[in-house]
Amino acid sequence: MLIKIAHSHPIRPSEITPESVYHGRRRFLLQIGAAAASVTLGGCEPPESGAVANTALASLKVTKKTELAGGENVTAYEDITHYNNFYEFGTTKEAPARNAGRLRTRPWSVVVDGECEAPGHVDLDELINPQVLEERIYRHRCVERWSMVAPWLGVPLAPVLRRFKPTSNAKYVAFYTLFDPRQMPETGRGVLNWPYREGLRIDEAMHPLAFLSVGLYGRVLPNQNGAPLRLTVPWKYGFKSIKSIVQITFTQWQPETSWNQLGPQEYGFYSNVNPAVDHPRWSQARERRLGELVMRKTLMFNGYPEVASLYSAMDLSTFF
Ligand SMILES: Nc1nc2c(c(=O)[nH]1)N[C@H]1C(S)=C(S)[C@@H](COP(=O)(O)O)O[C@H]1N2
Ligand SMILES: [Mo]
Repeated sequence: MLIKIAHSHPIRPSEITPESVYHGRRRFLLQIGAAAASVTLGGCEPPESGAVANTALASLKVTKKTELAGGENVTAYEDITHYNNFYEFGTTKEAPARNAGRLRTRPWSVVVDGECEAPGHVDLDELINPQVLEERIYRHRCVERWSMVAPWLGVPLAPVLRRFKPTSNAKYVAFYTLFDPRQMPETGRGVLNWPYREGLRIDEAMHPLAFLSVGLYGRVLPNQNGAPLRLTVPWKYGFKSIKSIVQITFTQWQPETSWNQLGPQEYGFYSNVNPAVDHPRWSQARERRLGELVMRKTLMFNGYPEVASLYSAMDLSTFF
């Protein structure tokens, strides 16, 4: 994410340059080699670039694997876990990997409340159960124009939500990240309105592509990627995929969302990936896949046209 309050914020437009210093030429050459060696990558096997998932994290078994990124190469584990946005742990892309280690992810509780007949808690162990856990390879497109393909482990969001029996008043779902300044040093600064909050319309939340991730590359989620559970909404810009969720609330009215509160003219509530609707400060027509140098064209709905029917009656440049 990028915000434009220059006096209070360290992020500069230079950070969105496509050839970030993070990807040196040597690394680029290594990955070209890896791509050539593994053209058809089916499961969650890491690319043959030496990018092995952190073996200190528990491995997870899944019942089902679904490739939903058009057969594109999965991004290296190293990139997915060392180029992050998680502002509670710092505003640079490197800070979350460095600082999120102090987040305690167990015990963890996710409260579910609001417009529902059966408020309660999400049981993490129930989700991590191999009987229900799936792997899904999804594209991820950040509003700042970097993107990746990641093998998430998790469960579809809809059946989890249905368990709490949302009422007919539940038109939206609000999500909240943990807010704990002792574990999250950067929340002491007023960069965003903490806790980080996000929301979906109920039909978006119930769409079969909306996913709750608890793992990555066959193992539990690294903290910097949103452990112990985060949303994964692949047709929307990355900031909708809220991390380290502690509360889910069914609401009648459209909930406030952190980035929209900060810059309503830049970050809409819907935030569907759309190459035809520019951000006020840059074009959204292209993106840079982590590990690649040449920018590629951004796809409408990030390449998930099956969600288009959710928005058929809407002008997507007004409801951006
Ligand atoms: N709580 C919280 N969730 C968050 C963010 C954040 O700063 N805090 N950043 C968002 C943004 S802008 C992006 S692009 C994705 C990045 O997810 P990744 O680091 O797993 O790639 O997380 C999203 N979820
Ligand atoms: Mo993002």
